[in-house]
Amino acid sequence: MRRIRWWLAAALVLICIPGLALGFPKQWPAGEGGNDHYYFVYVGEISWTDADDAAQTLVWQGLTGYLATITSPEEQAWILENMVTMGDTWIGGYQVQGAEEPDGGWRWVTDEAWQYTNWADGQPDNDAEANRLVYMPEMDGMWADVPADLLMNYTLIEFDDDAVATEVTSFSAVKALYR
Ligand SMILES: [Ca+2]
Ligand SMILES: [Ca+2]
Repeated sequence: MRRIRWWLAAALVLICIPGLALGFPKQWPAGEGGNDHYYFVYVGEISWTDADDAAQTLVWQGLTGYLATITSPEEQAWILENMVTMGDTWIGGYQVQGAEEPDGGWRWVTDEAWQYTNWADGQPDNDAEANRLVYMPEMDGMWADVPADLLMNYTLIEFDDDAVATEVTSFSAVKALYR
């Protein structure tokens, strides 16, 4: 019954959202070297700030959403192989205001340690005060810093049980959240 409800909710999402939700959140199983977190691509023009706000209100399988954090080469590789995006994709990295440029003060929205990085050549360049993070699928997932108010067509959301939701809504509410 629960499964049927999710299918219905997902069908509504697919029909109603302005962009296209590419299927269901997919798990990176611990049995395959993963973290058991789920990942989901939202397709539709959105700024980093709006995407960040909305992601935190999403829940999947009881797990809380947030802009994805890519904290290892393994996580980056799994995402590239399993999450289809065709342009710059928002993830949950940001640079605190006033940090030393070009690469000081970067953090994850979850406060996970900022250790693994995957900057493309010449990045971060702080062009036009860029202080939010995208990965570029056409460049093997390498990263660039871009301004928070740019509109990207792809957002990667991660779900796990360590995050704290500021507000909890059902996953089917994604339509309203990402409008
Ligand atoms: Ca992560
Ligand atoms: Ca840049």
